Amino acid sequence: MKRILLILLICLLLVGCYINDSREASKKEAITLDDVEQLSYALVVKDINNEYMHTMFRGFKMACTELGISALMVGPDDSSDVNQSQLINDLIREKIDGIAVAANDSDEIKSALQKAITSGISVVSLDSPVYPEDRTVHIQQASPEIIGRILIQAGAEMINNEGEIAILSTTEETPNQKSWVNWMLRELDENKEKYSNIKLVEVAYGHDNETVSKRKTRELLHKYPNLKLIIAPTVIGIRSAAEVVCEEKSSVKVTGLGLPSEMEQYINSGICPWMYLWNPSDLGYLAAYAIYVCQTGTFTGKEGDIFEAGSLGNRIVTSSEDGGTEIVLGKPLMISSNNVSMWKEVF
Ligand code: RAM
Repeated sequence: MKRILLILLICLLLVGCYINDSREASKKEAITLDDVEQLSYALVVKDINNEYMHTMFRGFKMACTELGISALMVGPDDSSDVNQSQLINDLIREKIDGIAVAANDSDEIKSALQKAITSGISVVSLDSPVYPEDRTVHIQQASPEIIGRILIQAGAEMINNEGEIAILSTTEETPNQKSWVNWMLRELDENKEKYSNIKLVEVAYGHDNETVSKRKTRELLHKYPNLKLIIAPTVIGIRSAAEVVCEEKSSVKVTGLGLPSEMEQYINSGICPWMYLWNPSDLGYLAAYAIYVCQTGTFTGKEGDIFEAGSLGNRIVTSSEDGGTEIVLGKPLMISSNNVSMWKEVF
């Protein structure tokens, strides 16, 4: 039902209509912009077909509810060619007060975000950063360096430090995956001795799309018969890879960043010995509070700024690897057969 509503939202946005979370659009009723009293904060996600994005929105909406603010989620979906720029321009027209965006392509949305900022809209990024000049601050799940390095270290351990490995990412331009893949390559490059028996045969791209990710996984298994491991820093990619490995009864191991609620069976079967993630809901929650303090307090997103983020307590702004500033949620959680049944109830 939620997905139907969100796809309906995209269609309504395209025809200039709108739904926020406090109203249900009945199929016969078209809500126009004039009907909605207060459009406040919007979460612009990478795509609405991804459970991770819905989990981020859960936290975003929870924080907005605590703050007495209405919230909505918009994002591209596979069945339409609406992109994040168009959605941000729609939100500007609708005089939204705040935007939190997880970028697919920081170049594509640059001008729309600049227009939003010029219009007085508070903009933060989360999960996948936009350029520093296009945001007040980035809400960072964990250090990209730690994520990249730990995925290689864990993967090497899973295959006893020898064999062919492949990476299944999303796209070459997606900011968060691009950073994580770069750190994976640096971990391999800066530790040649340690990984002398490991060969990275390919970085493939599944576009955070299940069909493409499954196809890419099958291609990798066919092209590299001695492949021992696939590392997928994407919840769609890791699940798709694990599903194909299971279907093909392959001995290849899979790890990366995954939702416990989607990966439990693959962790318990050993296809994915363990993986990492964080609570996407906390990212969304933090982002909503960051927008709020941008609007209501003296928060400027400068290094050293501190703000109170509801149940997540005081948070401090630090410098980010892209030359801007960020608020780091924490460290990546290791998710294995010891704790996946607990974490799957959370995200
Ligand atoms: C996918 C998206 C998201 C990323 C997770 C790990 O859901 O690419 O941006 O943070 O995977």
